[in-house]
Amino acid sequence: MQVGIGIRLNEGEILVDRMDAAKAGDRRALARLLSSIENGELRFNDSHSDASDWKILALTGPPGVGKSCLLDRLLHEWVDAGLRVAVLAVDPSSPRSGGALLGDRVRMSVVDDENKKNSVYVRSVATRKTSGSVPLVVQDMAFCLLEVGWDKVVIETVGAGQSEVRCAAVADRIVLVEGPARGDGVQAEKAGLLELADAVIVNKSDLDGAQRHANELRESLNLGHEEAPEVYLVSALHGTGIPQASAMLLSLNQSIRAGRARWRERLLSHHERLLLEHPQFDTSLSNLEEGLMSFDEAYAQLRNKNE
Ligand SMILES: Nc1nc2c(ncn2[C@@H]2O[C@H](COP(=O)(O)OP(=O)(O)OP(=O)(O)O)[C@@H](O)[C@H]2O)c(=O)[nH]1
Ligand SMILES: [Mg+2]
Repeated sequence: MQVGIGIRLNEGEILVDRMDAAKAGDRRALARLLSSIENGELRFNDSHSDASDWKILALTGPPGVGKSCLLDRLLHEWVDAGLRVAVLAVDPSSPRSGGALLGDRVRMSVVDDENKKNSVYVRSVATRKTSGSVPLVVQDMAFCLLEVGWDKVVIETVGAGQSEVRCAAVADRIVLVEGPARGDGVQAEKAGLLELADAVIVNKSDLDGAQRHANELRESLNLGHEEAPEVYLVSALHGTGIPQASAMLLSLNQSIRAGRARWRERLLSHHERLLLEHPQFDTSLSNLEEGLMSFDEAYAQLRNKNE
């Protein structure tokens, strides 16, 4: 286990105890571990390889396309298949979520199912609470969940802003969820999401325009010369296409064409973390504000690890 770094847990409490408790199924201990990561008190490093069997999957796409409904359906399938799955729902700091309690946004039937609820864990990540780099906080939380014994982690994130796109890029596989055509073309292209996706699922196939949007997406994807990801049609509402989508996702390979874009986002996330966590970050900001330093000087200082 590669934990460590800046642990400031309460007196008398030992990280190892919490890890052991979380491994034994103590959800309170797990919640506290995840909060410590969210607060920047604890960090996890990777201990898995994303080469073959994925551990972390991102479901991303515009607000309201049915990501949570779809995920609920998938969780029922995956738990039936014997998997224990944790969900990290990244709270988009967009006006849409407003002040609403996130718990309401991620209400899922699978957590109310007596036979399945022990195999599912749902946690929201309040991005406004994190002082550090949000994507890396999400990544560390995912590593923590894997470390304490969850088989798979699914990150649900609205693919709206850059930070949310980067949250998806920490995953081993990225699935873009879309809805029926809205008459404004393929927006995912602009957000850079299409470039990152290993598969695309068009939800709400029960509504007009879903098939049309699936065709539009296929067209956009095929414009690139490299091998294009598959586009699937489902209805999370009626359950249409869900067993197929579930099986497809479990055996999903990393698309070669998405690799470069994903590494790009990961590198940028790490760069952001280095700057944000530099001991001189706040001082540099103040110096810039007061005109005591030039931008180049401030940036040079922050890039230097030891200053
Ligand atoms: N007609 C239809 N409606 C659906 C389907 N799937 C989800 N919905 C509805 O779409 C709305 C949004 O669903 P969510 O699952 O909350 O969507 P989301 O993408 O998770 O939304 P955010 O997390 O807020 O971005 C809800 O009212 C769902 O009932 C579907 O297959 N068909
Ligand atoms: Mg949702």
